[in-house]
Amino acid sequence: MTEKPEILNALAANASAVSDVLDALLRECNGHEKKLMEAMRYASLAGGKRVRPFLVTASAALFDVPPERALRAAAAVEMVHCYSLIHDDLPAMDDDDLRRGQPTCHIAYDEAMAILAGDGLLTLAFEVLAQVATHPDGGIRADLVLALAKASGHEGMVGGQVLDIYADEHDLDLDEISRLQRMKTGALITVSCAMGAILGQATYVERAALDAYARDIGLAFQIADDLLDVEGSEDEVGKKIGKDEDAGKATFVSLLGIEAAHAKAHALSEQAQEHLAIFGEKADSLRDLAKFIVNRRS
Ligand code: GRG
Repeated sequence: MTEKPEILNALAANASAVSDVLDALLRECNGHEKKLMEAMRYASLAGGKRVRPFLVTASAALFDVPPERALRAAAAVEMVHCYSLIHDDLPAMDDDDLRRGQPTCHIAYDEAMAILAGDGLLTLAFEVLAQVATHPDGGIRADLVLALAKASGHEGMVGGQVLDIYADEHDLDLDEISRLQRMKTGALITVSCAMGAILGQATYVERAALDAYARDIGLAFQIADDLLDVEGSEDEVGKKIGKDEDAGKATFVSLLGIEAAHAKAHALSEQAQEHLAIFGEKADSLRDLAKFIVNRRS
């Protein structure tokens, strides 16, 4: 039997720790609203690579942040990510019926419950960050809330989603696609590293190095996603593939071609790893993640 690469074991261990925290935070309830929590748990407890939580905990580990604090911030980012997936899959957006290899939230429940489950996860994320268990210092908690709010909202992921909808009807060039993806996918990846740095009270230089790393892997992640949409299979990826091509939508692959897209993703991954030089060996897991992101099959 071939041995699993270390990064896969590290991702799985972290995913399991984050799932335990999510499980504890998403408390089941028995009132007439109990279906809401069921839908929130359905969309966030099964599957997912948990890349963003890994970035939070691996960045926080650079500064020896206690794991229980990092895991709460990691769970908050994952809640925002899961909310975005639920809403992205709705008929009004991408209209998908498969996510993480299972029926999407609005198929398993209904549209109203899926919208509300997304809303519930989004708001709970900020509640978790604002609680004292995340960090005893109120200033640090406020910085976490501010960073995640900015990354998730109109200047970040939500704004990027609007550009994505705009791209359905307009031809965007490479710079415009890069900006769209930096907002839609990159902002949450960047803030995941930033939250580790905030918890760890990183210096300006350390923060800048992590930011540069995250910007590069964020773009590499999206290019890999575009490549999987063309080269992957539904079984591997756990969602419908080939949608961008079918819709005639501009992506890194349609604009660059498959070979150049692979080359750009790998170049970004290498550049990202170079930004981590100041952390020495302590950043090895972040380096491994940068490699994983461009080689992943799901
Ligand atoms: C609806 C507000 C709102 C935002 C939606 C992030 C997003 C914006 C939509 C997701 C659609 C999509 C396929 C984006 C491409 C990159 C991406 C975020 C993929 C999914 O993330 P992974 O691969 O998924 O980390 P897992 O399931 O592993 O967590």
